[in-house]
Amino acid sequence: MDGTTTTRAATRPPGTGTARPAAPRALREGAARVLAANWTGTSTVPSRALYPHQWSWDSAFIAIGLRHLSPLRAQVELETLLSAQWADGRVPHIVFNPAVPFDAYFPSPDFWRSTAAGRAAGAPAAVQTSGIVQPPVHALAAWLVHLADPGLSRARSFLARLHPRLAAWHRHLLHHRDLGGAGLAAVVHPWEQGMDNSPCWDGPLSRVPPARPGSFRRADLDHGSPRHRPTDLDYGRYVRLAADYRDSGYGTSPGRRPGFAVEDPSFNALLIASEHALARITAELGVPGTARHARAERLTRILVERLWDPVGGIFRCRDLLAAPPAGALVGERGATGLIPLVLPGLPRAVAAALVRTARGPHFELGGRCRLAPSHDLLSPSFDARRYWRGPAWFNTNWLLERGLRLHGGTAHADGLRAALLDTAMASDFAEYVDPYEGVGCGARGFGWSAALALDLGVAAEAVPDAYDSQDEGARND
Ligand code: 9WN
Repeated sequence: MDGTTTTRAATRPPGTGTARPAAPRALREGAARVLAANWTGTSTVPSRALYPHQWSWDSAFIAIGLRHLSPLRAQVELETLLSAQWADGRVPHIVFNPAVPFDAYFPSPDFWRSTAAGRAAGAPAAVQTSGIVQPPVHALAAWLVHLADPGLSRARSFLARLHPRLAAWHRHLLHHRDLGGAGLAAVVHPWEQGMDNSPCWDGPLSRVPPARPGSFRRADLDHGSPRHRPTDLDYGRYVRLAADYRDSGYGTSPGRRPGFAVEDPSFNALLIASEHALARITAELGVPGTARHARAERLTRILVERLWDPVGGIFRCRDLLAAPPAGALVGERGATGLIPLVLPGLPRAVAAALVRTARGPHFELGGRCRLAPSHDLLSPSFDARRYWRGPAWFNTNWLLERGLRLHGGTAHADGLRAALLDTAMASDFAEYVDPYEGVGCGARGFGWSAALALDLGVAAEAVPDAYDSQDEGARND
């Protein structure tokens, strides 16, 4: 299921997409097959060959789809991840499966050494993890999983058990990661933001001396084409940053500055969306007055003040180390800058400008691109096939679909939903696709591609009012 051979997806000429989804039954069966093949018994791997462990934001997206097949498995997915939470509140980006050999994925547990290097930060003793984080989609996922079967959720005290962990996770980001002092969370590694190889990181990464070639062995090239994966130079920089962070006790050594510190629009938008979800969760549990919606609205205002570029009509990344203390906005336009469209509290003019940008010449969504590319089509750094430097990904497009449904009108959202379903099926749930041609790249049978297509397929089948009102809390609060 994991080949790297390319297959041409059945694409239609631009603008002729139909709002009718791909065959719902085939979609359901295909997605169920992928999610069963990737299930380990307690969680779901993104891909058996390329990513054979549990990844943090993958698990959140996977749970969102899995809830339609098995609400119980979706709950267990999130519980497994959160049981590896560190005492300081961080949710690690990888939870390692001890049954998988070290050479199957790099960096492996012997690189991260979480139980030793992470001791001061409270890394768990019973499980090996990485020490960095990924975007906080988890409270949103937990809320949507709860909605799939509230009876089961209540019977298992699902939200009651997860709530303190989710609250500690958000506290960790808002307190330990406010490196710019303005209230937003910063990432200290491109892997934390999740769009690892985005040209948005080229500037901030250029200051990082790469690890010595030959001092590590990449496992990703055993499964993925070098033309589609990050370069060796980028990998050398990822390794150097991660090793330095580990050697700082994962941020616990006083006075040691990170080599990379970026305020990212998507990471913070997902934190805010999850704050809204946490507000729904606390209300469901009857936990008194934590004023989370108000905090989410305040964070939305800060996001706009800090990262919105009214001339470009897009949110930018802020490179905090470019010119301390406030840093500088990064010139590259990434799909990250469109993701705040998921936020209900966005000023109307900002939301309208984002929709225009998504559909305009830089991303051509609904025009030459049926799915939004991960990077600006007009940038010299754009590459249609290389990892996060242009290909379209299913998780970012699932988020944009939500944003369009909220702010961009039903027709645009329906068009994107239909394109996502067609492309997911035709590419055998590829990890990512060429944004112009829909050609699948990277792994096949990729976890979140299957899960999120299933989620949208179920939504497309549902009576619109029923689906919208069920999901309304997470979308419109
Ligand atoms: C590093 C698992 C992860 C995703 C990331 C994606 C990729 C890892 C890698 O795979 O990153 O975390 O080895 O390249 O960029 O978004 O979570 O699917």
